[in-house]
Amino acid sequence: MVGVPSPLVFGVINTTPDSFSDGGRFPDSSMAVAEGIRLHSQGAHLIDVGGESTRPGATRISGDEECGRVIPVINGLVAAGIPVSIDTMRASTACAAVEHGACIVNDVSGGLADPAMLPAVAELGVPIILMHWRAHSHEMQNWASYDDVVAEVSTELSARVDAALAAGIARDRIILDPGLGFAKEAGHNWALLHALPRIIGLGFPVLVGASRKRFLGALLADDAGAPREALERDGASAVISALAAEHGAWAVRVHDVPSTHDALLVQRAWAKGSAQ
Ligand code: PMM
Repeated sequence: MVGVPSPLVFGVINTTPDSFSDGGRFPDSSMAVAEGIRLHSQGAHLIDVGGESTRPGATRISGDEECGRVIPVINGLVAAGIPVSIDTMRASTACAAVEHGACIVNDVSGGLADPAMLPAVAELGVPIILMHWRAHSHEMQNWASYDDVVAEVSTELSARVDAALAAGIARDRIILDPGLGFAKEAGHNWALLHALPRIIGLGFPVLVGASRKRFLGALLADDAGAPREALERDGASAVISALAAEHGAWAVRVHDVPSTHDALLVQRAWAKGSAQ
């Protein structure tokens, strides 16, 4: 993955009725396609399309329902010439999405939820994002217990790398993600962000997905302790994107592209000592 802009910006399109910050926004696929085209025009390099909510407590849907949600959106975006990643834990959905033009598989379970996923991706020959994950959403917060979160996430990600390689996925098609908010309390997320260079030190490109997550709502809570609303976390999300870029992230996954774009321009100009 040489020669790509750094970091890449993945714009999020959730075609779900219940995702935490943008669920239910797109009652039909043409609206989701229009939003993806808008995010791309604002500077997103890829659009990450998901059809199954992973918010804490979410229950699962069927593969058919997931495909019914994402495939029309992927078709519309691919027809518009926009690169798409498919956010799924199911091999069948990943295969259908790639058949319809998706170019990256984003598996928040790192291949753990569906034993068919890693062999399928090896066969498809596309890159895969392996996120750190411990359990499905309805129970993941029961697993948010660590002695040393950075060491344990690193070890568990390395195990997913080994599984991906053993399944036949090429080393240069593996991307890692610390999985902020997935079986993590706020303190775990901050420890992982602080240690981003150690995660990058595992030797793979790293995607950071912090956008609008609950730990930002908690950080930005008002004086009475009420968390900041999800839609009002974009300033903090943009700062995370800039800091992630500064520390070597390969990509950021965000809901609000304009604020991310501006933050990354500032970071680049600062890093170079020049706006050119
Ligand atoms: N977070 C969500 C969904 N998919 N994929 C990756 N690779 N990394 C993430 O952190 C991630 C993800 C949940 O957030 P959303 O509901 O806003 O999509």
